[in-house]
Amino acid sequence: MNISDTVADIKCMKIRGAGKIARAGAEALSDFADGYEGTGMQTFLGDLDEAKKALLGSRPTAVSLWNGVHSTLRGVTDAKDVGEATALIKLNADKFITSSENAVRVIGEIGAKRVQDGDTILTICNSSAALSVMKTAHRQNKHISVYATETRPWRQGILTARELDAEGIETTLVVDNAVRSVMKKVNKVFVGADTVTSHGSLINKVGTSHVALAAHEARVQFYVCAETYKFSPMSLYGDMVTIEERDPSEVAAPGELPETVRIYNPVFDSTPAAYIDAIITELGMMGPGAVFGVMTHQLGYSALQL
Ligand code: RI2
Repeated sequence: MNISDTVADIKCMKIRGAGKIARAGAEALSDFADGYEGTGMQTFLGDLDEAKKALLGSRPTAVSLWNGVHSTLRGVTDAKDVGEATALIKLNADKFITSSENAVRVIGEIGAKRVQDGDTILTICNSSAALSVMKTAHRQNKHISVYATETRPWRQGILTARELDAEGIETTLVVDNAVRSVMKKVNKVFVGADTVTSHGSLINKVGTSHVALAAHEARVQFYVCAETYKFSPMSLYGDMVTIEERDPSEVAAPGELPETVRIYNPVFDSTPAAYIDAIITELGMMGPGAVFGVMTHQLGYSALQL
């Protein structure tokens, strides 16, 4: 798909989910490279920079998109000509897409080991990584039941309920405000991640911090399912994560409220490391306090790259 269509589909959430938008960004850059007809390297790099900026501006919170784009463009400025540059982009994109899909699978395998037969699980929104855990556990013949929260205003919980039901997993949809009420029936919580910061906090769908708070109070294990391309290099340098605010019409229909009533529609929130029992990644399961070490010693990030 071309850059502008990909940007439009991510912005309107036709393409959504932090992992999926990252893969869509990589694929769009690969298609851009595949279809590029110019031969001047400087013009190519200029056009590529425009494409990169458009993709990165489509959804500001999920660092997965930033990491996917930068992984796809790694080494391109050192290419000797446009041919070498476009070939490298396509290779990088394929590598990122394959490794990111594999990461979701591995997270499912690792996370399923934390699921016991008979567990009741709660999840929020529609996270492919969290769902991978539940689906894997189910395929291992562990009998589980899942509470999926509706996840207003976009109601991604409907997608989760459909997906789990299609797998034959016993699923109950609850409104977001029922989380604390049902938590006493829950054994474990598995959620996804848009961004994990170097100090171990989680940026995820708005309402995740309420789920974590209720789980903490009820002594229910709270697991984050996050591929390491959700880890934020910018947070290592102290940058704050931008919390996307979306159109008010997602909350109340136009005309439903007087013009004088404001609508605030932040679609992510931050969950402190203190409320996270473990982060399940494709590199293994870790405490939130280990994120800095993984970023600097295994992923090669450094604040010195300022
Ligand atoms: P996966 C989603 O955001 C949710 O916040 C979900 O937890 C997160 O992305 C990660 O999803 P949105 O795109 O990468 O629905 O695990 O706003 O699929």
